[in-house]
Amino acid sequence: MEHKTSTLNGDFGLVIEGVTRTDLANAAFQRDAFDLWTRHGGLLAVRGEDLTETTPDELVAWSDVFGAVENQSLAAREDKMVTGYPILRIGNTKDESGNRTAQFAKVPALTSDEDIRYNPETRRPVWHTDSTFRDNPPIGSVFHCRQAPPRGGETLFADTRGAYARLDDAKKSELAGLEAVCSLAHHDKKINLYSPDYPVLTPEQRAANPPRRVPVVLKHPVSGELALYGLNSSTCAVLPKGQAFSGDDLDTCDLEGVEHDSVRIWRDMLPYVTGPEFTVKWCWQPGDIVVWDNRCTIHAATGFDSEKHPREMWRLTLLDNTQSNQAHAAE
Ligand SMILES: O=C(O)CCC(=O)C(=O)O
Ligand SMILES: [Fe+2]
Repeated sequence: MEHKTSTLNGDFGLVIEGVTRTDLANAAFQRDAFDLWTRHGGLLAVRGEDLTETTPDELVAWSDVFGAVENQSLAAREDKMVTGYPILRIGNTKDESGNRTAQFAKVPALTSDEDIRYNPETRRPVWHTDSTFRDNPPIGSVFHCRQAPPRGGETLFADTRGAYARLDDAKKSELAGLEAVCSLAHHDKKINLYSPDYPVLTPEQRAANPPRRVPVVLKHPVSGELALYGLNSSTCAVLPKGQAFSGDDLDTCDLEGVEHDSVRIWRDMLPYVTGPEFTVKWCWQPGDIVVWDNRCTIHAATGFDSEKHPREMWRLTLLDNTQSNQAHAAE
């Protein structure tokens, strides 16, 4: 079948339609897809009726085109993995005994497209880059839809490369000297504040997972383009490169889950970055496979009527395939 290709918002994001499982395994198709992914800001979707039958092996092979599939055993989440594969189920599905078979987080549904833009008062949607607190943060993810609700449950993407490019020179140079301090302890404490069952790190775990620093302006290793980077719930401070962040400041952030005032420089940009000029709302159909690049996009989940409808997504994590596929700290 002929493929139909359409961009999603300006040059950001691309969907290829009429894709089959045979295409996914075709070397020329894979090369083109990688190239299109890079040229369209790190957001590529493939869609096709045949893709509802995609097997775990086929999905892993397709994911390998874009990065090294993370193979770490996620022991704590084994009941939420596709058995024998590095594929995490995300959604609201349960087994016959009512146990969750997918990782579920309830978030508000969009009431209109106005809700896509980050609202500083509600701090929603929770726009983020995945896992920047890790040693070698994942470069991206592959997300495959198995079951979709009739409405809601869309995934939102924003083009942090396009947003950076349109900043004025003064802002660009101010940001170039900054790095984000990302802490797992801070991340977990923040969640614990509104969800008290969520465990916080023990002192030993905290020592084993020190904060990591990532640049606020990241140069993409393949495209060479610059993009805004490093904001998520683990971001506890944004500081001049190399400036220390420790002692009482770090303790307050980690133990009390309070963001340092300096994070505002990034958060204040979020309504701009997540405005209509730079965003895509991806409405899932079963079979869809989307690959996103954490180095030049941010994303956010949206809610749906989870009492009435199933949503089941399969998620793989991509590591830099120029580095070894080593074990990482827990997410
Ligand atoms: O469920 C979604 O739409 C997105 C979830 C997400 O943020 C992720 O898998 O990293
Ligand atoms: Fe995410």
